[in-house]
Amino acid sequence: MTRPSRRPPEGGPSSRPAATRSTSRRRFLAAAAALAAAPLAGCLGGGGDTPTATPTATPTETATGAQAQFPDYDWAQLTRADAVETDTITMRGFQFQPLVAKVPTGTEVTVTNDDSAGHEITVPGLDVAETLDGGQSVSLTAETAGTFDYVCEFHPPDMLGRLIVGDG
Ligand SMILES: [Cu+2]
Repeated sequence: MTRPSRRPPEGGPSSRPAATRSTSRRRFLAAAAALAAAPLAGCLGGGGDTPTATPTATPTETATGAQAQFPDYDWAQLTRADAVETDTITMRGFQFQPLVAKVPTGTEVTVTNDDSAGHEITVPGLDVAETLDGGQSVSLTAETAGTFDYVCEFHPPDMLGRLIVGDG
C-alpha cells in the first residue's frame, strides 16, 4: 500500500484495493510489486527531475497491467468466458474455476486449491502473491471496484483468471 497512485482509471475517489491473506507466504510479491511499479518510476521521481514523455493515466492497476506483466499466458481465454457471480474460486485440474468471477465491492473472496499439486496465485492489482499446497485457501478482499487479472505462476499459459469487483 505504499506505492503512490495517481487516481483510479475512472470514477471512484478511493485508493487502491486492499487484500487480506490467510496464508503468509509471499515469495513472489517483491518481484510483482517491482514490475508493477516500473511504469511509474519516471513520473514519481520526487523532485520533478526528469519530465518524462506523455504523462498519461497510469494503467498499473488495471487488468491490462497484469497481462503485460505475464505475457506468456493465453489471455484470450477471458474474452470467451462468461462472468460468474461467486465469491469462491477453485484451483482444479490446473485451471481457475470459474475463469471469470464477479463480486460486489468489499466481498471476501476465497481461493482454494482442490488439486493435490501445488499452485500459486499472483494478483498484481491487489499486491497478492500466495503459494497454495493442495487443500489450502487464501482470502482476498478488494475494497474498490476494478478488474483484476491473475495467474498461477507455476502453470502458464492456461492457468489464469479474472476477478471483477463491483462494476469492474
Ligand atoms: Cu498452478
